[in-house]
Amino acid sequence: MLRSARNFVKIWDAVGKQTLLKTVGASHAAVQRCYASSDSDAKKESKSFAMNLFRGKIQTDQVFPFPEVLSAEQQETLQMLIDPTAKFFEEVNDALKNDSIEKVDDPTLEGLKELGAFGLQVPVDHGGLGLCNTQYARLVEIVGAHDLGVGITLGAHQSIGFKGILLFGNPEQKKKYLPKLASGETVAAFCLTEPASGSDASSIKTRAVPSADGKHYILNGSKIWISNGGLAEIFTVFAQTPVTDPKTGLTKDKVTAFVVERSFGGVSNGPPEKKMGIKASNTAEVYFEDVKVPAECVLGGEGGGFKVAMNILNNGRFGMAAALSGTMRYCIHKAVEHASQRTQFGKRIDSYGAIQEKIARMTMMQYVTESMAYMVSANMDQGSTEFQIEAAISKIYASEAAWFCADEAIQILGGMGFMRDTGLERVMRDLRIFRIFEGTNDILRLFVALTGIQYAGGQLKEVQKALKNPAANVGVLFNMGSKRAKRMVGMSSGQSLSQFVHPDLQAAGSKTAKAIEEFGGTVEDVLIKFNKQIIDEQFVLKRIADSAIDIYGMVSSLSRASRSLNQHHQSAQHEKLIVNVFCDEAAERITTNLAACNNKQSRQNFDSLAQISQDVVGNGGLFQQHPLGM
Ligand code: MYA
Repeated sequence: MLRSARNFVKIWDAVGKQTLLKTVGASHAAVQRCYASSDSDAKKESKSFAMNLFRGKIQTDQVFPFPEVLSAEQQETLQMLIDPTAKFFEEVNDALKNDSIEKVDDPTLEGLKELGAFGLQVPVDHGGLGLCNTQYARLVEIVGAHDLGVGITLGAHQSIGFKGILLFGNPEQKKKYLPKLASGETVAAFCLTEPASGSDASSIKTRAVPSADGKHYILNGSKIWISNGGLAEIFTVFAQTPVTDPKTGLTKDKVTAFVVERSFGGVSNGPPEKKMGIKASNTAEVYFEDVKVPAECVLGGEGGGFKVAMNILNNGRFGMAAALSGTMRYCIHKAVEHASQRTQFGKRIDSYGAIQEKIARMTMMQYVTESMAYMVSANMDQGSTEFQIEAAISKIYASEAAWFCADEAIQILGGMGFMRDTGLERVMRDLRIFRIFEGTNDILRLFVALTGIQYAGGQLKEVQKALKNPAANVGVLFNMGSKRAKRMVGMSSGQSLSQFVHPDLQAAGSKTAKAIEEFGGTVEDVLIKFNKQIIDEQFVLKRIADSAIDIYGMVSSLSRASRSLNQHHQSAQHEKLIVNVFCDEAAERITTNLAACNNKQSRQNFDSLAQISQDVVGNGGLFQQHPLGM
């Protein structure tokens, strides 16, 4: 047992030391950093449900019971804000008008400023509403239900534009910038993406060179597709700066984050981009030409910019899930309104199975998205610092579920859905970008899979250490060996969710526990099979990520529905139906996805898919002969 465990640990250890996204071009330095940091990482036990999932471990602290974080006072404040916000969007904002004039019209913008919508999470001392993430999510949901173009204007400002100042700013920076940002007197933008640097964020070319006296930097470069780029006065800009390692004396470029004011001079922008959707939000190129940026404008320390960027993005992603659960609510409302009034073949169309399945699936996906959004926001409010996998999952799931809902709502409305004035056509155009920006869903899937795998690998260092003194660590080694042995003969490790889920949801709970076990086992198997090469196995990583997404959906919806059943909510039985169907179907998807990570036929299919793509790309387009031969 010890010998096989030793080999096993060697493999895990190697993988645990790989940087997580080498597969999408991580630098050698990042790989080394990862090696250096893995000793301390190994000691750290994560409380994140998603992280532990990759070890096949059910860590329930953050997911059961469904977290409730709002104090009575916070609930009261939120209640006071919900109605005026909804009323404003129903009576003042005109989404179709904004879409056609390709900007948020002035009365709406002014009204939003008066409502405090530009500083939802800015502390009260700095002139904002001081809302927590959960309160913010609830208001953002209303925005998402009415106008995603306005949502992006507000989100680009506070979810990413000045979030760096909130998260990493020093007291002086906060005091200087936050009050005007909170009131909307100044607008903010987040400047990361460049023409040659999209998903590969650390490869940016914009540079800031420090002056000899260290008092300022000269910033040069250009950024593209910047939301609010044409409106903003304040920019969070990421640029390469030369940084000297105090230990080695070596100087190399590292990303540094800066707060840059348009008033510094040398900042300009291009015209508003012509886009498919979210037309009301301004998107523009932003240019920095010999901008003199004072040294006090560095955010989060010199060379710390990549982490600043990643943390801002991690922190904002749940907001997308919240906004899109509102969008889905709107789509479902439109679909139901139509289906319950439209008669065809002598019956209301909502009585037909084909329509019922669509409405039920839209409802299920909205429920799962909403459950994920509020679970992540609550975990963040509880002080968790490890929510990056969960936040990425919520963004992926929400953007795909919302696309599905808009598409099905249009299908239910038929020709009416295709008409501009119905409102769904705009929603569908607006939604398309959500699978692309704030991290494409493809990159985020790799991020989810590799972050989890890296954590699982790091944790196994504990076992490796135990192997150095097996006699003193029989318990640790036996545990690991017996877990694996049990799995190999098809026995369960005994982990269960039964004490956490409501008795009426036990079947769904068992399917979830089984899926978690299968998932942990598959992660282990693919690591043994692919060793370090797992980072290049994107067909496999996608299926691992898809399974993780489904499992997180199962757990968050199970937890929420259990609470509803325990508290006898009016909709508890309805929620039970939703969760039972979702968990049953998700369990089947997971089994299929996990099996594909390991079996010969799927491997052949992956190889064939790669070959088909290479044929087509090699040919500059389709390769097959036309059926007519001409
Ligand atoms: S803004 C632009 C969005 N752009 C992106 O999202 C870029 C996507 N790319 C990436 O995220 C990174 O480049 C990836 C890493 C992930 C690919 N959290 O060597 P590495 C650490 C914490 O693996 P790379 C927009 O779209 C890692 O552990 N840490 O990195 C506007 C390592 O640490 P260490 C992380 O291979 C949208 C180090 O970094 C993370 O280069 C407008 C290096 O790692 C992470 N996530 O690539 C939206 N990732 O050194 C508006 C990596 O210690 C908002 N690391 O080992 C709308 C809001 C909703 C509406 C609201 C209405 C009000």
